[in-house]
Amino acid sequence: MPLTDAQVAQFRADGYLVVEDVVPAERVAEMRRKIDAIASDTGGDVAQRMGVQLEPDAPTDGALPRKLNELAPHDAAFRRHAEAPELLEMVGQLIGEPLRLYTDQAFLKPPRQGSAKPPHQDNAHFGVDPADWGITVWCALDDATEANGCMQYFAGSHLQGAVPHVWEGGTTHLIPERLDLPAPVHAPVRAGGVIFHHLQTFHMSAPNTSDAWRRAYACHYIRTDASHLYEEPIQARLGDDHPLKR
Ligand SMILES: O=C(O)CCC(=O)C(=O)O
Repeated sequence: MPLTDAQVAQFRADGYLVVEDVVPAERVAEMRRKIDAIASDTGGDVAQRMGVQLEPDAPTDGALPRKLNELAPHDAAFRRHAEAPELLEMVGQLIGEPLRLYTDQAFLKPPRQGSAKPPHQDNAHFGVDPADWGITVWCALDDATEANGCMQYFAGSHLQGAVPHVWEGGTTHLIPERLDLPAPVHAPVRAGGVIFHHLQTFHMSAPNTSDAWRRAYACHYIRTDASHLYEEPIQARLGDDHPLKR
């Protein structure tokens, strides 16, 4: 179902939009199963191909993944999600068309070990120009709650434009040189719900203090006429028959 005019207006004002019940339960369960298989063998070929990053403070006897990259080129379950017509229709309403998948990532917060993600703007990593022509679509694979580290958004922060970011020493995080914003808003969402966010909306997430996993799969789309930092967008590595290549 397409987004309503009110939802589009809310996205434009707040820089993010929570939409429940977008992704069918079977597709969510399939992606969760795949992630579990990869997570159970972080040293294995698949996890390595997906550039697995581990929780920095996990016990040494059990490596816990916090992030996987570029799942769609390697696995049909994630491609099915990334290409789902109902999702692409909503993305088109928010950033226009034609679209390509720029990159994708799984953000994992293992029970009690999942670490925080500091506030940042995605476009500090992505370099999409204009920033309005890109978007992140964050899909909850588990119910995301305050306890397990749901997303938090600085509403309206996309309107202030790009803020310079620097690497946070000893981590893989880019953090802003300054952050002068009112407190963020928690954005809980049930499994199968998605959150759309603008590439310049500041967002973060807290550690997982619960006994439950918080798994999410984020697809980052851009318009094909946007300029971008990565020389080879993900679609260049997908087959010619891939719907996002047309
Ligand atoms: O899932 C998280 O906790 C962080 C996700 C994030 O930073 C993003 O989707 O851009």
